[in-house]
Amino acid sequence: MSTTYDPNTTPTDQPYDFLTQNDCASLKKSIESHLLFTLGHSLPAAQPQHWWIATCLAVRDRALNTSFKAMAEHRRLNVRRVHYLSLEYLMGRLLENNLRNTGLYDTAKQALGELGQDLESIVNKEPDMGLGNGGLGRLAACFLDSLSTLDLPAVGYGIHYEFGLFRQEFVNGKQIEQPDAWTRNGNPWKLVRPEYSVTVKLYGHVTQQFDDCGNASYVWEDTRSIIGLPWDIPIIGFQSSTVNFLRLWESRASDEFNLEIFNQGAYVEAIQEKANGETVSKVLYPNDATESGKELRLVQQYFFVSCSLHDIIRRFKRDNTDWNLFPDKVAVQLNDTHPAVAVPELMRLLLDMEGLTWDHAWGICQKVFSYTNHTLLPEALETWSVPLFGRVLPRHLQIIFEINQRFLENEVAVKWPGDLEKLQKLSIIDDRGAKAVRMAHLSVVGGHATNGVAALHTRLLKEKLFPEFDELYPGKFLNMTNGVTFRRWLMVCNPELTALINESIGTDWTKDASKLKALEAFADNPEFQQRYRDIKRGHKVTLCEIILKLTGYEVSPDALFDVQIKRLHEYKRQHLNLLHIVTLYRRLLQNPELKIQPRVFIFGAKAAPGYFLAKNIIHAINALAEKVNNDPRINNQIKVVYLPNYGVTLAEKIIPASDLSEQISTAGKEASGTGNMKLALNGSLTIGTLDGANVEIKDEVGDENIFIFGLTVEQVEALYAKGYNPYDFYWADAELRAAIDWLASDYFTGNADDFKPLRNSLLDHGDPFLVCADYRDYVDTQAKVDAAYADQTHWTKMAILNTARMGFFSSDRTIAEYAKDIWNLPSIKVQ
Ligand code: B1N
Repeated sequence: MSTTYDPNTTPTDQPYDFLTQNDCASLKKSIESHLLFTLGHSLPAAQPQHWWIATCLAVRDRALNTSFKAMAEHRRLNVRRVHYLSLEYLMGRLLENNLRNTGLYDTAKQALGELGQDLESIVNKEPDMGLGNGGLGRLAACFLDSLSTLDLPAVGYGIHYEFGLFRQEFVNGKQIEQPDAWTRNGNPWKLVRPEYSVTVKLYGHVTQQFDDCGNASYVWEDTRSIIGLPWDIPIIGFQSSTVNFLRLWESRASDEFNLEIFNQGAYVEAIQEKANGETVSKVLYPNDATESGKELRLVQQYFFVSCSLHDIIRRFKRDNTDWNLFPDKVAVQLNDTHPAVAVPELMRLLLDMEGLTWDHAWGICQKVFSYTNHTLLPEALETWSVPLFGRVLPRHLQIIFEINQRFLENEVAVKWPGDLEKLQKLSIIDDRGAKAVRMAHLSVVGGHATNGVAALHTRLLKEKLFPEFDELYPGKFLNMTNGVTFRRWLMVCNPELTALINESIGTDWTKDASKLKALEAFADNPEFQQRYRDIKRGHKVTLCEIILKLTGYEVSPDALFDVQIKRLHEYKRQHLNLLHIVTLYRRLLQNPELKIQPRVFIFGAKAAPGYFLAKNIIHAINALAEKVNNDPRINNQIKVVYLPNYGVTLAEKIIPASDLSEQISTAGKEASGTGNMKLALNGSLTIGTLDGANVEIKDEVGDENIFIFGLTVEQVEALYAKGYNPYDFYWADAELRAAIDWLASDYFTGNADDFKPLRNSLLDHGDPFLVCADYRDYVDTQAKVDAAYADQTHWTKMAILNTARMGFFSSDRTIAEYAKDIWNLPSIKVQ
């Protein structure tokens, strides 16, 4: 075909057909041409790695083509956009998801087949994009998927970490961490955009200046600069016309900054200095729900926030001139307090750069920002020491002090005149000891909405953490129960079940997850049950192969697969699970006649590198696995496996193969959980406490289709209040006593000291997460699980009802609620 180039048409009208068309021949040509002319490989010489890149690029071309149309339409309509600010995005692999979302999966399979390649093995070449710790980062990734799917104009902003979350290995059962250089061999999804680079200032000091009329202004000088270089990743929705972008900032040293040293002739030192600016985006902090107040972490937060706000303002100014319109065009969601420095940064930009008055700027800020709280754990609520903050961001500290002063004077003191306690309790600056900035207070005050992530969590947020704020700002606190994308967590990870569902109830549910309810009608259908079970078994067989490969342990797909996958933390109580296994092991040894449903206990969890007790628990589980799995006396009735390096891709293999989902946190501690939703969706029954979203899962699936145990939030509180002594439970329960003592003997590793730290935390250090208190109910409830699993017909019915009733937990529902109740964001369908 030959067409002359017409510069007046959009790129899509140009003769790039084979790059944009979705038929097999075009896709094939597109992949081939990338292999040849982008990567420079002849077909015979290309390795699977190269086929992966070429296939991704072919998909990316099509995504960009869609994005041109969407962007043009967004610009033409001067639309409102939401900007999601998150320090973490746990994206996992993108190729298969993008192929399924665009409907290109089968075509790509055929095209590659004709080229002598196998799509499945190519898909497996992709390294995980693991730029997050756990639930918070994965939630951000699910939200991006839903934003594009619902045709909502959105930009995700984050950091282009050179190293994502560490790779976990075990040496003698102990965790060691290895760097995760996810982008070392290039990454075909990301596009660099040097033309949108931003310069960010830090450190220095502030001076006051006066103009001829005596008006004061503040000048931030002697600063250091870092350049933010944006990388864009297209976010392809499911059967939608919108491709949004995730924009990740990489830090680069600015040349300007080095000029002085260069002028002194210190060329090599200047280049050395350059390296410092580039460490900012080097590595993701591997903490989940505990912070350590490190300067580099604050610099990371400010760096990406400042880059993002500059970018937002650049885009606004391109199409608007009136600052009053800013809140109509821009919504900014703060994913926890990690980006909360956005509040003083936007104030600074509006005051010092744009010349707005305080009241004008503050009014804008409060309309633009909203904040999601993800934790009630006091140790995880971010604060920054005032001296540190003032050194890194002196102008911002000034602004925070002024925000605080006005807030205390005009709002708190007006509402509660003369009440010093209220002033102290609500102040953004904690001045009871060493002064600290309370980032959560700043986020509540600086925005128009604060939300929790599950109904129970939001209630506790309002009643326990922020009761005065709730009184001061009625209606500001909202609940947005988390959700997960059913594309990745059902359609991609479980295509077999997806096909069965489609065949039974049609495909309407893929766009409206509540329609999954129609599956209820099949819960008792023997033929459907058999197929549902066969699909589960198929996934278990696959997981058995993975387990063998990763751990060397052989396990049976006919056993009950009991799964706990999440970050390792005391509040999540992997050690409660551990004590149950020790108890079962002991029962089997003491009573050789005992018959139980064979079980495989499967763990996946990374511990923060500096979290000693979490690492001790990992060691204990691995040591237990070694003993149990090699003990001929128990006749293979139980097996224990700890899969190393748990992450998104491993989750996609474990979740469809799971029978039982462990959601056993101490009530009141887990804000929501999202793994609980993914597992239940794939027909894994929950054993759980009334914590986080478990409460709502129970409401949806029904009491008879879930195993609830343990103390409630109120009972936990009452127990702490009356004075909790774990020894009361230890002495009262012979099995608990035996389990703890046996674990701390030399039986498991030959060294009786190995698990003393774990024993001490459970007893002498007071068992802060009430493991001993919940042990008996947990073990007894596990016995009910055992009995229930013996009746496979009934178990399958419960599993089907779980799948059928999980529609509420689609992130499409969550995002639709944010769009309606917080962002006031209409969806824009593009032709
Ligand atoms: O956020 C998830 C929830 O489902 C989980 O219950 C909650 O624990 C998790 C500091 C965090 N809360 N806080 C964090 C992550 C990284 C970090 O550096 C805190 N993660 C959660 C999604 O709502």
